[in-house]
Amino acid sequence: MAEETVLGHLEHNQEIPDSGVFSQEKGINHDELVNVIKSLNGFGLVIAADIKREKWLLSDEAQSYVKYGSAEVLIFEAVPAEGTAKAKLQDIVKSKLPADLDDNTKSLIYDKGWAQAMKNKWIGLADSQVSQKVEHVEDRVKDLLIQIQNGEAVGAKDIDALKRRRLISLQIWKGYSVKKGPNYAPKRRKAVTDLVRDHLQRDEWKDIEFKEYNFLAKGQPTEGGCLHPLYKVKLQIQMIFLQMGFEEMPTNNYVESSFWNFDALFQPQQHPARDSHDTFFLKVPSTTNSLPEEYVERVKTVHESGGYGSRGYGYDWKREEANKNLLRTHTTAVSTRMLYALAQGPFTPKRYYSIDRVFRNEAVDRTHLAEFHQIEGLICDRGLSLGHLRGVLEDFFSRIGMSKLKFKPAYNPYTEPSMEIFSYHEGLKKWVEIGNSGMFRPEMLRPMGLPEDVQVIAWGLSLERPTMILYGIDNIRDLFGHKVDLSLTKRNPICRLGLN
Ligand code: FB9
Repeated sequence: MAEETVLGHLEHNQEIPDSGVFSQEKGINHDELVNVIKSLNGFGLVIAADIKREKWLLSDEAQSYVKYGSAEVLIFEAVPAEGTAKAKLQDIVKSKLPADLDDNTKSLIYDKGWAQAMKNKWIGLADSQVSQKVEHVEDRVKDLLIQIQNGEAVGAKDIDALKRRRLISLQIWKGYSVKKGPNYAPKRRKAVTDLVRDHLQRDEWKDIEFKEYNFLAKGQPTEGGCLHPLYKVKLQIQMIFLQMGFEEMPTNNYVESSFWNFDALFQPQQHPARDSHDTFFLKVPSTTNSLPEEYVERVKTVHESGGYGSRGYGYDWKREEANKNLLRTHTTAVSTRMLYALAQGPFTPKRYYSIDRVFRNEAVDRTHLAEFHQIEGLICDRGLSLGHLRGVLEDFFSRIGMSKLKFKPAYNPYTEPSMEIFSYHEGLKKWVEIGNSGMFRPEMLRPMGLPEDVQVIAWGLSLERPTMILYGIDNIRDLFGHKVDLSLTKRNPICRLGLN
């Protein structure tokens, strides 16, 4: 209906100067008219130009001021010439306000009026007596609000004061002026998208109008699954390990016993990492129910009195401590199980890797959450040395695009010697700590039953750090966890490890 009205009006008139006035004249809802104008403009039947109008809207409170006078004047006038007790004033004012006003609004008007009248020094309060301080007052606020209501101009200073009292707010009105367009027609001929049998049968194909094909139209966005950046980097790292002849360790058990996570790694029971400040211990089931007893005895011995060239820690090793269940603090716990399993059969050299979640009761900050993904690689073979470790690290990290490495002596309870690994990152123009490594101690390997001439070189790093650097993510909470903006996950680019 609105479309015919617009096109019909333009048949006999140059333009529609103001869609707002036109909607009132024609009794058409302005929003509906605007949609029609936009569509006709889209098809070139008309040319529409924006027109904007600003007007001040009065708040409900302001409208009551126009009706009953401003609150401060109400208060002033409620104070009898001889003054009155403050306690009584509110009831006086409320009694002056129309009965249909609800009590809350009345209280609100009283509070606002009291504050403003005091501020205007129209009234005074002395030992709970209220008195008028001036003879007469003008209800300037009411007058100003009426002026504004009538669309009359009001001084900027007054406007600001009324805005600050939230009595008025600016309303932007948007409309259009409309002229005939290049494809103007008194009646829009329905453009068809496709030629169909009916057109042919009704022989109307000759003069029907076909809708332009919009070859730039975006197709229906396909909602599909998407790979999280962490998973993309994990896949790349997995490829590298497989290409280097490593096989994956089964890491599908977040819950581990203290025995495999700590004791088997020759980590002493009083080591700080073993208390609940660093480790999540389980309430239920709080203890493990199965450990290889003979092996446990050998671990107990090596902790208490050493062996295999070690003098051990010389403390009283407690089985109940080893039985405690926890959320694994490193995937090295899985390496322990795999190396023990390897020692139960005839020895064969092995290359193992793991990439999975580990949990540490650490303070959360820009780069640390209570859980992260650990990447670990190990080679178990005869006659391995630190040189082999450096070699495999050079090889591994070069495939991740980090060639210039530096090694710094470090300490881990389960490796000796141990080295922190650093790489010079061209993009960040600085040396970055990219991991930790070492040779597993005989106190760990020998009780398992591995032959004396077998060594195990191993290293570890996180998955989050490389992913944050590769994807330019500054805060780990933007990468992983409930605060992640899913659209970012949807839009992340492919992972180009090593291909800067
Ligand atoms: O990942 C780490 N850094 C890193 C790795 C790659 C990288 O790639 C960029 C594209 C260029 C950038 C940075 N780190 C290890 C070093 C630091 O971030 C460190 O502050 C934090 N570490 C974690 C532990 O935090 C408590 C990273 C995590 C880590 C540390 C050590 C191991 C595993 C993960 C280990 C081990 C290990 C040692 C010996 C034998 C077996 C396993």
